[in-house]
Amino acid sequence: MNPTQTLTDALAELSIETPSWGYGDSGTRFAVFPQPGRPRDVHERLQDAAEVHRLTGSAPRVALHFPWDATDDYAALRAHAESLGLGIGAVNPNLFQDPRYKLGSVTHPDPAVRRAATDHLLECVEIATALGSTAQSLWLADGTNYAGQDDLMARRGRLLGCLHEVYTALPEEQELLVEYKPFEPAFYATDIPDWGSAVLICHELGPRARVLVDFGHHLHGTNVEQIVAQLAAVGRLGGFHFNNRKYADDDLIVGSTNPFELFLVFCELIGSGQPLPRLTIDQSHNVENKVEAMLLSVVNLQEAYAKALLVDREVLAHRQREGDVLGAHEVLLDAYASDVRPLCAAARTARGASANPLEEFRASGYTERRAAERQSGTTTVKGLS
Ligand code: PSV
Ligand code: MN
Repeated sequence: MNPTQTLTDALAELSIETPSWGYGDSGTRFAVFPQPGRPRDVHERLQDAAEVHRLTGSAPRVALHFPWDATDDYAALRAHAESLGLGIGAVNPNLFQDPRYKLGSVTHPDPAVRRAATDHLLECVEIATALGSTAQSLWLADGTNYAGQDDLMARRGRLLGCLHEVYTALPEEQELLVEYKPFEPAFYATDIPDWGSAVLICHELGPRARVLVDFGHHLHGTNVEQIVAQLAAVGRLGGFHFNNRKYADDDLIVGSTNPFELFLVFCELIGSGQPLPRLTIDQSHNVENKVEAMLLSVVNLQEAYAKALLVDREVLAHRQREGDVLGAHEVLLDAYASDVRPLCAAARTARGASANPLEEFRASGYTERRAAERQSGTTTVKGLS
């Protein structure tokens, strides 16, 4: 934060995308627990997202997932989002649920399957254009379970062939975000396993291809904030998927397990001197109220960002130059230990949002009202295999 900026101004720069798939029913490999009032289609998912933005003031865009959010009138969908004060965030193609993708999508040995996958990606480019979205966010479930199952180098070549076609079709205002993940659902070799592989792919595609970092997509012990620093330094940090985990890709509420790591990521984002990249929540709430979970996530992000803004960068730089190891560390600890809750509450109120989003949401009876309205129909189910 520069000296003339107030926390309210600084928080205005924090713009979070919430995921449409985080509002619908989701579950584990074992069960889905449908929630009363859960949205049944993309329009209702937008309603819930608008409530999160209204109460927090920091969630003005919604990332969509296709075909889960498919509709036959994208102009109407865009108009509905705008009428709710929302914009459409990144478009996420789905290359993992069609039975044809059992052995891969853009890496599949059969050219017909690769064609279908590429056509879906191209369709998503058109959808994004119609919705005014500026990014395709690509996560592949592609990989192999056994050594020798397929040729790893050939798979990389096929992947690049398909992505070149998609990259060429991207209108100027759209970028391609490439997400990596070391394992799951594949358990021997994932086709984009880490940030190095992702950045190499981006280099081959062009400057509008950048890497997307997801908290849950690392092996234990990985220094995620350092990856953020490396990618930001070379201009290839496309964005962040926020969630938290204890074991694998748990998709829990951001800041719930490791809030210090979240703070350190914001320290690197601010320290890069660049505008904040695209920041998206990528979570799946199975047992908790979904809108409440999203509200708490946004509040946790605001507080982590506010704490990172409080880091005294001049003193930090001085202590680093002096080789004052623990003195420098303490600068971070001081900022992290600050209670920013009153500041964030005041900043939200100043922006017309709520001092206490969760409390206000619970008292509003929103869930009960929606439960009465949304009684029948199907909904997206993520995570049940
Ligand atoms: C699956 O691991 C995942 O969580 C990826 O992180 C994607 O970004 C997201 O789902 C939406 O497909
Ligand atoms: Mn993700």
